[in-house]
Amino acid sequence: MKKILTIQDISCFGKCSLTVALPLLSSMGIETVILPTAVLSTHTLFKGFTCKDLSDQLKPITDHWKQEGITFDAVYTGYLGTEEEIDTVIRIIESFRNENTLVFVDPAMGDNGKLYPAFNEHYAKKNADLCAIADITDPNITEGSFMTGIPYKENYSENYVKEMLLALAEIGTKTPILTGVSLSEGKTGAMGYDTENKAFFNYQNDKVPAAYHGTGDIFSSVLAGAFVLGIDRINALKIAADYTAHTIAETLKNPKNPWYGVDFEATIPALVDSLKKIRGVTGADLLPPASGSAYLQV
Ligand code: PXL
Repeated sequence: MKKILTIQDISCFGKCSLTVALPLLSSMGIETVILPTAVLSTHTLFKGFTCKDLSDQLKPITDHWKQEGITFDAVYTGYLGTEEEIDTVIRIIESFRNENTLVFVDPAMGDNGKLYPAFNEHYAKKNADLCAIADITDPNITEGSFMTGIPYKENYSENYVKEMLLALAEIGTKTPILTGVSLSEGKTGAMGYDTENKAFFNYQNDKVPAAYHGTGDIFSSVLAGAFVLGIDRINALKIAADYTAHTIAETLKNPKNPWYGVDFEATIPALVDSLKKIRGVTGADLLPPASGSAYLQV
């Protein structure tokens, strides 16, 4: 079974960061080790949230793992707290990394042209240092704009997206992927750039007309999981984008329509099904032997 370490906060209520990454990655058949950077009562879009910073725990926890000889196939980082914490996370990645470790960075810090309440422009630039050591990063256009200095645009051309991807590659990421990219009316998806082959790649699906908090974390968790499982980049984008769109559509059917997050729990069986189909088609890695068992072996 593949083993991933994910480093982000726990927002106890609110369906984001670790409370979505852990169940999604586990359901994809990946052993998921968590390193919580802070415990918040809710995510930061609620008023009056509490926050207990756990930065001073990161080194003792990871030192213990080192003593135990624990290793990871991948490290996936999400929402972090401070510039110092980013430095600590960079050191942790460097100490656990070998030539086969996949480093996936979601520089979660903003949306719709603005940074989240806890962050400023210095923090955004610091996140670029973390992206510099990543194999894959998946900022949205807001985050890409804050890291590259390219002004944020709501309406843009394909060339604008390509220019931002090249600027992100310049920062150092091997494969930057911009999320929430709409290349035509009624469509949305993601576009990436593979620096090794100097090739752009892109996946678009139908836009579901609603925006929910935490969907970026859902997309990133599934995308990171798909890459860890060895699924090729187009199918990895497809599985993450389709699952996110399907989950938003299902949430819209909920008469209580929770504003603070999506009903991803209801769509996990669909994720597991699409994963089985894609792995069947691509032959990606490790399908279980045809023993008649329903166990998903990784
Ligand atoms: O979904 C990103 C996220 C994660 N964690 C916390 C947040 C947010 C977005 O606002 O506040 C604490």
